[in-house]
Amino acid sequence: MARLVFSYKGCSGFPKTGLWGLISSAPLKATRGGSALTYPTKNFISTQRIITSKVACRRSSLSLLSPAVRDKQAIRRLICSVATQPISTEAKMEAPKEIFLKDYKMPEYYFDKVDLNFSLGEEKTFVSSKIVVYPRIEGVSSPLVLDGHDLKLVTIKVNGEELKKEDYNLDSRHLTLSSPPSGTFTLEIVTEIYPQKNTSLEGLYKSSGNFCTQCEAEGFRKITFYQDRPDIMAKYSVRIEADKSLYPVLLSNGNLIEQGELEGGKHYVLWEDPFKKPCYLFALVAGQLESRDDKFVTRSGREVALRIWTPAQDLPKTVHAMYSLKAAMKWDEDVFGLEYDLDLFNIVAVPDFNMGAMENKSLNIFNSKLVLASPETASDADYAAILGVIGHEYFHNWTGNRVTCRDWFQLSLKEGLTVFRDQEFSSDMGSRPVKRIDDVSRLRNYQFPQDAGPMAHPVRPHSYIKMDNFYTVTVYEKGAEVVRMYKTLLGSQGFRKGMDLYFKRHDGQAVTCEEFFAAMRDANEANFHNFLLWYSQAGTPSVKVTSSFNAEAKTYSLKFSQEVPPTPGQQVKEPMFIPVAVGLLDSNGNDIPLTSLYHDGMLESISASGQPVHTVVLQVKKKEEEFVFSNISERPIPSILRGYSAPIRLESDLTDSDLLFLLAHDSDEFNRWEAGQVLARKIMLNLVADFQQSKPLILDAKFVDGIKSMLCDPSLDKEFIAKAITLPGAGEIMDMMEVADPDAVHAVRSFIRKHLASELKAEFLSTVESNRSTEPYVFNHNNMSRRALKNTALAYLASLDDPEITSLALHEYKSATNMTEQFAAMAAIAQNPGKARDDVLADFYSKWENDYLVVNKWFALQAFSDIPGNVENVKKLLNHPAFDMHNPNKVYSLIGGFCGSPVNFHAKDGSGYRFLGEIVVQLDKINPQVASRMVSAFSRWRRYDATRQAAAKEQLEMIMAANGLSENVFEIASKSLAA
Ligand code: B3K
Ligand code: ZN
Repeated sequence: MARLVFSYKGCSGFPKTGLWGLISSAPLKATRGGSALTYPTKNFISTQRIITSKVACRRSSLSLLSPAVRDKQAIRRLICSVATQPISTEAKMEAPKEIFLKDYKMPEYYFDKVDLNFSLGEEKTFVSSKIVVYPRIEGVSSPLVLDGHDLKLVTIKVNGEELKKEDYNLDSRHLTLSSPPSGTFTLEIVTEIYPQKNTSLEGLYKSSGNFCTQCEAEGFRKITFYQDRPDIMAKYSVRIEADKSLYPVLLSNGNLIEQGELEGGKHYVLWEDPFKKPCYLFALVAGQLESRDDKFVTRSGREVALRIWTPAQDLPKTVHAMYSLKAAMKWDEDVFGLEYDLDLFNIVAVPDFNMGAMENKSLNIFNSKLVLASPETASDADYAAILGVIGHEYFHNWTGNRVTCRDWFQLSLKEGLTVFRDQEFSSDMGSRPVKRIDDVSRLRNYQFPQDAGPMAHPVRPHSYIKMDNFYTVTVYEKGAEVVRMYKTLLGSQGFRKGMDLYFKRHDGQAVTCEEFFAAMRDANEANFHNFLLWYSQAGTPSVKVTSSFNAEAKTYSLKFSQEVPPTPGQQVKEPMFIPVAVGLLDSNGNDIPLTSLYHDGMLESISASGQPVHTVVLQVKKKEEEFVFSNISERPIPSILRGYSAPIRLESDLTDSDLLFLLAHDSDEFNRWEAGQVLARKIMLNLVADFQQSKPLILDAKFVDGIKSMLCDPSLDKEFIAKAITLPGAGEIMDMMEVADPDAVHAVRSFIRKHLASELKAEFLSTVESNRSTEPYVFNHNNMSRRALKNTALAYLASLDDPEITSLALHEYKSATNMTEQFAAMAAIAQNPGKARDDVLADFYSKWENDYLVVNKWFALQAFSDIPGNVENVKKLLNHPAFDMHNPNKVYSLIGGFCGSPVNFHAKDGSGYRFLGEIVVQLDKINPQVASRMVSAFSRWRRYDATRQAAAKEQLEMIMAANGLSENVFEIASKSLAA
């Protein structure tokens, strides 16, 4: 469940969590030791070095960029763009610099107490800071380097004395005091900033007339000069003054200490946060907001005031968010013994936000999409996302805020762990198998491709140019799988012991992934051998397993071999520590009790407590390894990697009939679903080959029967059925091909869907009929399951493009009482071009034009369409009055949605790539973080055929040559080209 939440169903080119990237390939290695990549833009050329910069640019562009970029034309464009640029005297910027984990150094100075004072104005805002600074080693004076970006320095004082120009050095990114006092001193700085002009939505900015902040990862430096790094933890007080009528609500972290009136219609507040925190957790909100108020009494009896702030008209839509918050608070107490630590918890929803939400201490700021919901306007998926993300941000209070990261390379320490916690929370609140299926599908559809592409990086990256590019599916989702493996290996109690020790040792500290590992190991006296490789080796391990049964000896052997593929900068890999949960089924489909296991020359008893054991976790640690089960009297069907116990690609010698057997009988519901998916992937890949050879497409009747029996099995959970009858996504299939062929995969997927729809029409129709309900909307598993199954059946039926089905879908659309069913019916109709589609889209817009979140769904549905030539429609929608390139949600819906269409984004005529290329260049000038997420849709361009490769490469080169390119886009585009 994403904190950076924008998923497009089945999307292949656009990642859910946006950006990723790391390479340490030759060109970028040249940046080690402080030398920087030269950047083809005026913004990165200092005034003093105009002439040398031009020369340097020419030289290092040629030497540092990859062969891909060393294409003559591109280089010519690149040089010209520099040479013809007017050089602004303001533009004293440094070139992009790669930062390495191995270069981490402890800070020379720490900050003890930080008092901030904001005077919010319509033109400009003044920020005054007073910081108590002390050296790491008393008596030793070293330069104090403060980060600062887009700031105007007004005054700077040390111990009350104003500094003269010669006492400090100011460049476009830093303010350096060369010899500050060698003992504790106070530093006072006043800066001037312009939040109204800040379209990057990082630092302090305005959203719909209100002020708000986003500081993670490195946005605080856009507010004031500071050591903007997470290992600087200090106690903050924040005074805010502003016009009272425009900004009646003034919020910051911690407790409200004081408030009052000022002259000239102004007012002020004073907030104090008793907990030390890194500056990325600082937050400020000012505006016209109202709150839904509630309270939570912690298990130790502390009464916590809960407030969710939105513009007045949105307040009715915060009921579910408040329910989610209270559920999360209770769950963290019950499952982890973790209580909230202040008397107030605020959540603010803002419409303009780059990601999903932000866990600022006691003042979480959320993208409105992840707070506002009503049955009429939000789908079941929205409700589930709100539950998960409200939980996620709340859980950060312990895993992230109380114990934070030493440096940004450790991001997964808080994000992987907190994603794991939110996954567990959502599982406990709904259906565990269904949640697991969702999470694994997300991993496969988005993280696997990343791990196999030019942006592959370890869960703990080794380097970055722009940290924001590393809030990735690898750090988040694969990071969560790494945490899950500890739990799989140690069991629930062992894992809890590890968590308790982690907090006991590190509360109030900024730590590394090793510290988490050590807490898990020490609390359990476990031998984790090479487990840490999960943090340092990129790439998805491939595991092959072969089985053999010895009837005489009554033994059953599983032989494993593993391989971690090379990734950029990491050609040779070590074997990983892979927990593989295994069960064995007898011929009736029952689990065989497992008694003993022969491994590494030892016979181990499995059932220690005398209880029968049906699943055992094998610890696969070597390149090749064998495990032999004894006392097995018939050839079993193995259920391997139950619950998806490790983030690997598994290849086994299971036959189709074994898979059908597991699909029918496995007691592990995840593996039951998985068996169907393995079968479907095999069938789809075979049909893709047939399609490419112009052979007729024929679907195996056994597969149709398998789907039919799932659909008609009343004993199964309905949401589980919906998942089990859904085909693997196009991205997943393309990921398994040598050369990805979007047209063939799309054709095959459409063929199978239509074939199933026509063969099982009666069953699908009765599924729709029997899953209607006139009851009011309820967000619970039963109702969501019913709706999920009904909507899946309707979508299958609509693929037939049959007028009778269109009327049925239209009836569902008109009679729907909630967004889940209304939208699904519209999406079903919209599969096929024609009047019915046009009419329903127009009707939907006229119904919802005043609800921007619903309008975004309307944009996404059209953008994502596989109707041929849809790029023209998307271009038109760019000019639609409801579209605004400044709002990230709208960009994610329309542009991101488009990138999710295999046929249109990857259109062979290059029209989709050209469209995205132009947009990225425009968008980068407004919001580099969002532009960077969009450009990553190009990152796997080498997976496609030569024609597509050439078209995508041309766009990447065009982007690289654009004037004023941000570091964010530069990093992704250059690494994509370099690999
Ligand atoms: N920690 C934030 C993400 C910040 C992203 C910075 N570009 C949300 C989360 O994961 O909880
Ligand atoms: Zn998070």
